[in-house]
Amino acid sequence: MLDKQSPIPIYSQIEEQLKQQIQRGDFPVGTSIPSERELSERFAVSRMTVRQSITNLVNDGLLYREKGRGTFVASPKVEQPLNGLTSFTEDMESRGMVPSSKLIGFEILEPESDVAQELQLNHGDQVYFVERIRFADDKPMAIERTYLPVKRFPDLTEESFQGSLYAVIENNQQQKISRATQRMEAGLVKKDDADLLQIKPPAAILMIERISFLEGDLPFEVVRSTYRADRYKFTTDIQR
Ligand code: 16G
Repeated sequence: MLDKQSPIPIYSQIEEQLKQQIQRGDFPVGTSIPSERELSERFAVSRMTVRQSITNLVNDGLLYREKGRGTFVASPKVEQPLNGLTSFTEDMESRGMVPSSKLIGFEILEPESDVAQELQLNHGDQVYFVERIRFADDKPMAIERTYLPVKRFPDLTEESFQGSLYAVIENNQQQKISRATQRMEAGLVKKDDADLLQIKPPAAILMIERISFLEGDLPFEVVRSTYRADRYKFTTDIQR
């Protein structure tokens, strides 16, 4: 099964074989893979070598470890195209997943100058500052921290953020969402966010800031999102 003459290191060959077994469904999502001892016997290599293969698969998000319990097969990541301006609710529903939210903060405040500038606010203008954990099939996917100008939507309440905000804006408020700009950065999760996302630091996250505009190029939201890097991969179509 392994080619000891190959220039490809043994741990990479094992990694590849385990990957294929996961993709074929030999080890279904949520089940544990064989122990290091079993794998080292099966491949006739040291436990160190097997551990290296498993660590690489954990780092790639195909497996996850639970202390004292073992190593398990992770759910495949959600593939999120970055080309269209869609809402979280639309994104999850289009995959047959059930979206939900937990509102963890709702305040009206005067924002810092960077947000005020992005929303083209005047001095003294207030925003709703809303913090939500977004779930797909009851699993936490992201934290969204949203700033919306009160003057554009004077009558929003906590209720407006229980379901889809974009549906509220387009259906209840009768406004047309037209475009957005986004910035994306990688990072390591902070302690408080790790608890909210149910992950253990150190863990990778993707941070996205979106500034979205209504027709007429009026900025209506600044959203700072923290996505679980083990749950998401982002795709774009590019042309030349
Ligand atoms: C997405 C958007 C966020 C928007 C939300 C509305 C990114 C980075 N963020 O998560 O800006 O506020 O959708 O979703 O894509 P909702 O309509 O389900 O509340």
